[in-house]
Amino acid sequence: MSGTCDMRCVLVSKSLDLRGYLGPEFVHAADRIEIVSHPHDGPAMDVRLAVAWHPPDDAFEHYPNLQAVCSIGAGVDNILACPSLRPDVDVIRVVDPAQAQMMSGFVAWHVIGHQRRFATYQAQQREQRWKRLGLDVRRAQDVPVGILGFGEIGRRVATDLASLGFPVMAWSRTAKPAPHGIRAFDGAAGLDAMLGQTEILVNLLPLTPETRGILNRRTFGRMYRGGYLIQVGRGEHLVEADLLAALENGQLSGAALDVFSTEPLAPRHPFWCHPRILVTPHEACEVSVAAIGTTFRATVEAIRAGQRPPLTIDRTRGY
Ligand code: NDP
Ligand code: OXD
Repeated sequence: MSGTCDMRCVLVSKSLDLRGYLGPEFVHAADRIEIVSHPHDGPAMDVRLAVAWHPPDDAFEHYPNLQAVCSIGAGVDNILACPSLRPDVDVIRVVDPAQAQMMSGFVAWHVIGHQRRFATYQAQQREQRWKRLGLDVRRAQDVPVGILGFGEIGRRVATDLASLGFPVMAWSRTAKPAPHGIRAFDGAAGLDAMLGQTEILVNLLPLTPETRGILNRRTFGRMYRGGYLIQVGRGEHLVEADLLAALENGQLSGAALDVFSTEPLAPRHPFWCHPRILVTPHEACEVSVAAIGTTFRATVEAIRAGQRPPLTIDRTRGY
């Protein structure tokens, strides 16, 4: 390690060139930190910090003095799933209000698309057919939206949809006070109560053992018939066969899917060509490199001061 540096940070990803992604500004702005890429040939003892996204299974075995791993996104499931991550290592997420705003726009587009039946107009245009939908055009206030997850992003999505006039409900693990115009639900009974009043379901949960597979036949069956799914959490939340069945039997009228259990989505996957599924490539929103940098600097400062980094997630909860 060079004389002016007191810490080494390793960049670890099997899916992304993190050095290129974060850019020279991030690397050079790291005050008194040497940034190296995994696999790292030099002495591994000085590596106390990692920035990671989908790390290889054995990645963290190489760094016995690792104290903290920073995600480059809001979700940390890909880091927690790494078998070589020791239980005592802190995992740090990013909170980026601009990311939440971007997600909110993405969700609103799909919500309004379902409410205003944009798919019907697109089909009519292909046939050069001028047909007004008349009384079939519904007001926002008649289309209730249920949001799974009432955290940093879910709260922003809920508030913005409420301001557009939709009746908004949001579900969390622990009871939450809800801002004006939003109804809050929690726990298993709260989920059933919310689903029973939901036409559009937005998934904004973290992936944990409790939430894996939550978008399933039972969940869809409790929603209004002809409902719509906006899936922007993680692919493993969804039981794919149950979605296809719900679309087939009319329980759901459509779905917007941004995340998949295997990414990129496999060629010839039935979702690609399904007439009522809209696929986007995990791009509902992005954390900015500036926000990653802010979190990183706060993490370094905390480690230097012998404190817990501010955005450390709770490893027992999994988010
Ligand atoms: P937060 O951690 O801020 O919020 C998570 C919310 O989910 C909280 O309200 C939490 O409840 C709730 N929750 C967690 N577990 C349960 C459970 N078992 N039952 C009920 N509620 C539960 O996360 P963010 O809002 O920042 O992000 C949410 C997720 O969105 C990310 O983890 C990621 O999976 C996904 N995401 C997807 C992106 C994309 O591009 N598609 C981009 C960014 C994020 P409580 O409030 O009680 O803790
Ligand atoms: C995130 C994501 O977790 O982009 O931030 O999925």
